[in-house]
Amino acid sequence: MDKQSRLKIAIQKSGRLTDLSLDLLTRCGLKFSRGKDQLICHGENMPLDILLVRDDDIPDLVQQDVADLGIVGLNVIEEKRLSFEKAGIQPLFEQLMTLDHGRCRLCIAVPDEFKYQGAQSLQGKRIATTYPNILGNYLKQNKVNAEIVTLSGAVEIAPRLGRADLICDLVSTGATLTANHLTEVETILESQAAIIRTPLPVSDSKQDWIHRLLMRVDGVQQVRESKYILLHAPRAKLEQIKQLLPGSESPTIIPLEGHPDKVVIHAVCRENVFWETLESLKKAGASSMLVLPVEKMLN
Ligand code: PRT
Ligand code: ZN
Repeated sequence: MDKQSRLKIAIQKSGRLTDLSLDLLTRCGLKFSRGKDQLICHGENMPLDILLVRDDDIPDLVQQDVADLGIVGLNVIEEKRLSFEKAGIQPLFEQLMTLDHGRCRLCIAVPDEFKYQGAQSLQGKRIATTYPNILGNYLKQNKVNAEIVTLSGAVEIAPRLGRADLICDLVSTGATLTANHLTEVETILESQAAIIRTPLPVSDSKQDWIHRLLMRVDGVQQVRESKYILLHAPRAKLEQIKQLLPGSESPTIIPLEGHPDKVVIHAVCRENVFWETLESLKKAGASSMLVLPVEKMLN
């Protein structure tokens, strides 16, 4: 297969999204070998190559048609989209699918002693951030005039250094804010990782692989929490037991040979099945319960 027809997906080289993105591609069936400091990994069993880059460069690589797809946080996508818009450039990347990893939120956080009483408290203040466009938009929407101090990192120490009055930064557990005596007061963007692609048409073979990859990603995400459950149930209690199965739409009901009053239920539960659920099922009359992990799912 010629080089042009291989799909290229850009992911973060080294950071919070790296292992999660590589794990996702592996679960989608991709085999590749990864050497140290390698910038490109060639898929061995699919016409798909992985480009390992800084996360901030991913939308640009898709924009420039160097990569067909990218896995990157919504925070980076939104910041780039706004900066392109500001420069009068049409963004050539669009979000295809959100992923269930990389969750965080972009927040306004103030020093513990700061008396925050809504967005107007930001008036005239200096706010340190690595997201000047998203923050700028937020301030504009709230009719606040404030100075945006754009930093490339270590935003949380800016107030202590006297470089800013407060910050706008990503938060996941909140531990970094607490350690720096800062309090979260507003969430301005909820983020998680997402797959992006160019809106421009690609070759049929690439389009076909994009479609297949997305179906597999969807399958991988669905099975993460899913369990396959098998149990025996008294016919008379069928409705009550069906209600107790977490996140299962249409279980398969099969007669149990030699027991006219009982049935076998097979169900895929879209949520984890906890001991408490099994105990409730048992109380309702279920027996011989088996809970199995789901390996793959394709709808
Ligand atoms: O080198 P490169 O530019 O590729 O990496 P990076 O340093 O810019 O990014 P990285 O690896 O820190 O994060 C990559 C992506 O992970 C981000 O763009 C987000 O989409 C997502 N993500 C999820 C996070 C966090 N959670 C997160 N907590 N990104 C950063 N943080 C930082 C935050 O900036 C703060 O410094 O973690 C600290 C706060 O964490 P808590 O848990 O103490 O609240
Ligand atoms: Zn980055």
